[in-house]
Amino acid sequence: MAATVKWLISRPCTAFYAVLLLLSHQAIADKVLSASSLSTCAKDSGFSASLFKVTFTPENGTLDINIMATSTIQGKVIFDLHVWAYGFPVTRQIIDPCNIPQTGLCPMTPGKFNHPFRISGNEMRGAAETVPAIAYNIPDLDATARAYINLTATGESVACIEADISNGKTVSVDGVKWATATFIGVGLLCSAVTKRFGHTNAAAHGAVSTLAIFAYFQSQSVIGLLAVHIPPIAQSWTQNFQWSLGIVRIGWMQRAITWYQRSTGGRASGILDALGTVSVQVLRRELNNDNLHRRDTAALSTVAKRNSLVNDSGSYVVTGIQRVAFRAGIEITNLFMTGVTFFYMFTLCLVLILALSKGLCELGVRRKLIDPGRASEFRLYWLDSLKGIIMSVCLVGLLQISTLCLWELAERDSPAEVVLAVGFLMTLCVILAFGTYKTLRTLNQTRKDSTNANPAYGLFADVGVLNKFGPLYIQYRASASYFIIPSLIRIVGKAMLVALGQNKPIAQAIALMIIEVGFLIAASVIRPWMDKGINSFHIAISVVDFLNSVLLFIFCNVFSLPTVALGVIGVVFFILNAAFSLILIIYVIASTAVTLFRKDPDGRYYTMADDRTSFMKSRTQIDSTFQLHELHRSAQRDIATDYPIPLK
Ligand SMILES: *[C@@H]1O[C@H](CO)[C@@H](O)[C@H](O)[C@H]1NC(C)=O
Ligand SMILES: *[C@@H]1O[C@H](CO)[C@@H](O)[C@H](O)[C@H]1NC(C)=O
Ligand SMILES: CC(=O)N[C@H]1CO[C@H](CO)[C@@H](O)[C@@H]1O
Repeated sequence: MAATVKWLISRPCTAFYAVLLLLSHQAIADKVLSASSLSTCAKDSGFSASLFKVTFTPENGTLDINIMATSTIQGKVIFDLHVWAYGFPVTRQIIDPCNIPQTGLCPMTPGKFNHPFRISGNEMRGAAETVPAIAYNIPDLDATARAYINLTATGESVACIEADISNGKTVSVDGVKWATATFIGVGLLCSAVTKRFGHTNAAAHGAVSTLAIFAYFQSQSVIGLLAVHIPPIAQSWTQNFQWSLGIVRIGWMQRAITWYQRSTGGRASGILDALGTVSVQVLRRELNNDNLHRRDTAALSTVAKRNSLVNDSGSYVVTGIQRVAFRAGIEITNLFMTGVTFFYMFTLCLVLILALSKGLCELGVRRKLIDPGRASEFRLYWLDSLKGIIMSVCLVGLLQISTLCLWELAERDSPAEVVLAVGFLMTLCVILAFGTYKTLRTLNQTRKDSTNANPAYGLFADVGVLNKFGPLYIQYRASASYFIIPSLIRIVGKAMLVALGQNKPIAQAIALMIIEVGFLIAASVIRPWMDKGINSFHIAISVVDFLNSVLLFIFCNVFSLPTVALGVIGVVFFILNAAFSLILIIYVIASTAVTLFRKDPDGRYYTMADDRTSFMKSRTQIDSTFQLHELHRSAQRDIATDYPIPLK
């Protein structure tokens, strides 16, 4: 634990500066404030809008308004406008539309009104000066404007409308998405190459830490998928990691998927196409106001239903998975197919690459370009390697596939897609269950076969088992290989609570907290990973996962915290995760670099808890000790029964 803490507090400065750098990058963009949806904040509000787009440009002092609204208000009114930022009241202005000529709101008449208009001139220049400059630069500004419409004659309030203000700056940036995705890709590639050069341990370390970071990215994206109303900055940050669940928009793919969904009898949602005429409100927080709360919960109860786009006053409201899809520019009914298509395309690519290298290898040997001795292991075991690759892809994709498939079962976009979801989910579960069963059986047999056998022997001496099922257990010390079971359960548990709990945000947050605390305790008590460094690494990640789940629970606002506290906690969530992601990445890059430039990259890792190295080495270099010699021979016997071709 002490090591973990020490490790956690090292290098935070670098991380923090880099985060600042990332943010300042956007600060040069245009100054603008905008709102893109309007919600009502009183029961029986006399004014509501299905489309609402307001853009304020301080440079030339213009306010562009595009609104499609229904009003039952008659008579002269005043607008009592309040603005809050992070829950702090920033300004209050009383606007009398009779003083502004272009609006046509003096007096107001009942009916629909639908006309874009522009207000500019000196009043607006004056208003521009009251907005502090920082408002244009804070990323994911959490500001809300609320207007009461009061009758001038009686002072009675006839409507209340509310809009979230944004300045266009966000921490959801393509740079972060590309950087994190590239990091994972290069990390895995490096370990594959290292492994080909025979440095098995160094390769395993590289792969294990890269995959641990990938799992952490997935955890962050899961937080974005939950139905809890998280503050804008936290939403945007989790949006950066949605690629890790295959939620990536590619135009032609979306068109193909929409076509497929329609032609198999589904009804495609068309929110993105309707954006010009209907507003989409991304909910930011569970509101304290009584009326709002009732409206919110009423809305949420219909979220899980088919064609579940909720609306009050005719605009769409999105939360949870729908919010993520909307922000990623993906139609909600396409989300499932997008995610699984990416997964299967990725798997197919890996299989093709492996088949291609097998083909090239054969060709090279036949043309005598490659020394057959050096390529023999790959040529012998390539089919096992293929199975191993499929196993690891299943392990990595389990969260993605089970979340999306379970969600599809709840949503039923089209009958064909439901069948696909069942098929994909079953395939993955069967493969992983089979692998886990094989691993545990091998472990058991080793224990039974001889009284003082090292459990690592069965798992690491047999190249066939290692290649096929290694991805499941290689990250654990041999005696704790059973830890694959809790970690699989954790993944499936998360998937279930994301996919099936979309209308119960508080239950989701509590369940997530229970899962994370359970995993954290299990991980820190058992310390199942292969050595001290990797254990600290994983435990640190579990600590942050757990902290995230606690913050998420706070966002549910069961304690009725003041809005400003929620805003601050949103910023804390962002800084914690941004800094931690960066620390992890720097740490892995640094330690990989150190390893690669050593003469003997494996040398750094000889102190593995379970002596696996001796068994793995014993395949190729016969050790002088008698016992290992025996192990080696029996290992070869095992292999020989599977593979009639004798080893050199
Ligand atoms: C003010 O600037 C914005 C953005 O640069 C532009 O869209 C708008 O048309 C301008 N308005 C006027 C009146 O020039
Ligand atoms: C308008 O009505 C609201 C709600 O009743 C009230 O809080 C506010 O003070 C009123 N504004 C004015 C200027 O009377
Ligand atoms: C845009 C949209 O979906 N509007 C719907 C809002 O809800 C009412 C009924 O509650 C529907 O009639 C609208 O079509």
